[in-house]
Amino acid sequence: MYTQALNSETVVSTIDDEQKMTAFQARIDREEKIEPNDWMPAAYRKTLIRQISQHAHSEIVGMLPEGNWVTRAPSLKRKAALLAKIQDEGGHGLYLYCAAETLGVTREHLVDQLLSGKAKYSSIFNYPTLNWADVGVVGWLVDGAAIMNQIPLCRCSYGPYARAMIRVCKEESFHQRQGYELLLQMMKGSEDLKEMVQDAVNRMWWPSLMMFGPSDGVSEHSSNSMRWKIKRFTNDDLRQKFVDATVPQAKILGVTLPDPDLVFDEVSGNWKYGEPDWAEFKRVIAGHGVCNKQRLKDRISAHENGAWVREAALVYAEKQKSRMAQSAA
Ligand code: BYC
Repeated sequence: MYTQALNSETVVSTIDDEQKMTAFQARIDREEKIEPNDWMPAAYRKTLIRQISQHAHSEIVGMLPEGNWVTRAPSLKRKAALLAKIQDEGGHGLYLYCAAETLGVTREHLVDQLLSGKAKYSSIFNYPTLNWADVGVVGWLVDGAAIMNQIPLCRCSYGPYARAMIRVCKEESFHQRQGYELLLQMMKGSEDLKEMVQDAVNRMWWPSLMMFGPSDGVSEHSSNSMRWKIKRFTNDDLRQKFVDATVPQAKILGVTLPDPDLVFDEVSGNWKYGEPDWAEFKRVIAGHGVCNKQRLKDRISAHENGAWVREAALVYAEKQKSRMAQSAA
């Protein structure tokens, strides 16, 4: 009897779950936004926490390679623009951590995952910024790739993520243009400056293509994320869009892209490109890129040095609370 009772409960809950799943997918298919208090499958919640938190980590780790150049910017104008851009990235991290928190995970847990090396962040930030042209190339290629990936995320099925991405994309667009304009100026300069730009492009091109993730055949999360309309395009589709948009920009700039296989395909109307070095990609996301250790070390020290700010904010909030309670009494 006991077994029968258990079985019938299990059957009821399975049917119940199946009905909820069907209704959930129907809402997604009708392009309704899913909001924090709505029912959602555990796997949808999990993949969103994973993607949004990795995205948030990428924003704040992404402040580091450019932060390297603030004190060495060649003019006050460049320094002001670079500072504003880096501050924007910090803001993007905040919006995204807030969006992740609406899924029932704490900020402390997410930060702990980053600082303990358990969480991933974008592979691109494990490459060094060796000269001033890297600042321009990060804006042009890295923010350019980010925009290509993030514009469709403004239509993500999860409301808080989609809404956060609208502002992020507007700011990324300024970042991309400041980078490209910086490079255009450098390309009007001496041969040394032009070589510096070409060198930065040579080093950053392939890592920028890797930002879109592994190719579709091996992207483990893509099919669920596409079905749930978290992702609107596959990794390879976005990579192709990025290559198509960037090749003409490289021509205007006067640089070459370091890919001997790059050729325009009249039939598809796309630029065919060579195969990224996926072994390198795997090494970098496994923690063995040139800068992985340095980036984590810098994030840990920023977190430790910022402890007093968090403590002061908590004491201030307590004070405000007791003042409000006193005035209400
Ligand atoms: N780097 O099944 P897949 C910025 C991981 S910041 C590291 O295709 P998914 C900026 C992936 O997480 C830009 N890891 O996954 C900031 C998964 O591992 P787990 C950051 C990567 O999620 C400052 C595994 O590989 N943008 O713009 O469907 C200054 C299998 O991949 C990478 C975002 O985060 C990578 N490149 O697709 C300047 C955008 N690629 O979790 C600029 C939001 C893949 O199973 N994220 N992995 O351990 C996304 O759109 C998607 O998460 C991805 C990957 C396209 C990145």
